[in-house]
Amino acid sequence: MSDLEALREKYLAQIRAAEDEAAIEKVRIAALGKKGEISRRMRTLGKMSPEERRTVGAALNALRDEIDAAIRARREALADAALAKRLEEEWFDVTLPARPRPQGTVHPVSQVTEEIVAIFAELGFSVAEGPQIESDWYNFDALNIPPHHPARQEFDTFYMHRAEGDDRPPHVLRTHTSPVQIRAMEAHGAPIRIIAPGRVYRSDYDQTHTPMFHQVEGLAIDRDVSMANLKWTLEEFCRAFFEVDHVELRFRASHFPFTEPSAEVDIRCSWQGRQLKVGEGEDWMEILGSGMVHPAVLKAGGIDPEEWQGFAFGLGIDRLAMLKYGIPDLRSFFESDLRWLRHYGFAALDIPTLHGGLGR
Ligand code: 2U9
Repeated sequence: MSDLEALREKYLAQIRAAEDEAAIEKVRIAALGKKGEISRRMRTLGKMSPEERRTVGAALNALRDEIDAAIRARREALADAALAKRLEEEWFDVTLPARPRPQGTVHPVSQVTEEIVAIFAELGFSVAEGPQIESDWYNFDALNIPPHHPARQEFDTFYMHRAEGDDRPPHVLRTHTSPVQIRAMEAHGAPIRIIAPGRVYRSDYDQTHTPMFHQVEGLAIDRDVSMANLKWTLEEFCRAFFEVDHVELRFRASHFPFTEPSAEVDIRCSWQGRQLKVGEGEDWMEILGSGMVHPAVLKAGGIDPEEWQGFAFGLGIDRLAMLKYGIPDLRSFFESDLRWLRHYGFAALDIPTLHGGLGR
């Protein structure tokens, strides 16, 4: 085997054996690089006779071109193999069925709660929460309802069990979310602006009452707060909640132990069959209760009534959901009937915002 033939065999074998780009590059430098074996041979041509130079020069040129072509071909083959491997690994079956739509829906009570939270957040109210099992002090005494006050009977309270011989007053299932506001007053003091949404319990069951239902109460305490602020806040709330430009509210004098003065609030409306229209018409419908926080209640929450005043209000979320979304029977809310939930429920990703439209 001639000398050049041996070189050829050596480099072609190395090229065939190269498994990646780095190995190929190593072969290229060894053979064709500036200090490579072929290049070095080229530089010896000058010392040869013209005759010899012609034959050896032609043979060296041919060998250089052959090795160069073999390197390019091997590079291409390696790239093709790498691509084929990726395609093999990264395939997916485009004939698979699409992901099924989520089966669950958002309960109207959750939807309306989120709507209310979004509206009051815009007005600067934050959300406060508290326990559903309360001491009778937080549920009653602190709210200006002492032990033998007739209002205690009106609440149809569920009492928790006490051990035989334990004479302390029993805990209760909270009959309203008001204890949450007492706890918030104790924890944060004044000024304060909160709403307290949540479950409440009363022993009552008919077409318009369930033993568990949902309330939102609001509380705003500052140095200079009046019924005028209360009225504006409730009007803004109603406009946003019922998604109308104009609402008219009517305040009727009322009485609650925890507010003085107290007012029940009616909204101007009309009915078209079961569908409610708010802001126009000849009817009035009661939608919430409200008033200025009683000084005794401020004191119970650790706030000085000589320095601070506040307004408060309360409304039933379930009833508001029935009114806004035309749902006829309150009891159906808590029966977990899948057909009902699919009909009255909301899409899971439709989170209510004021700018995006609250409902659907
Ligand atoms: C504190 C001080 C005052 C909350 C209030 C009402 C009036 C009211 C009802 C509406 C429908 C209950 O769900 S409902 O039956 N609520 O009429 N709630 S003022 O007053 C408070 C609360 C907490 C510390």
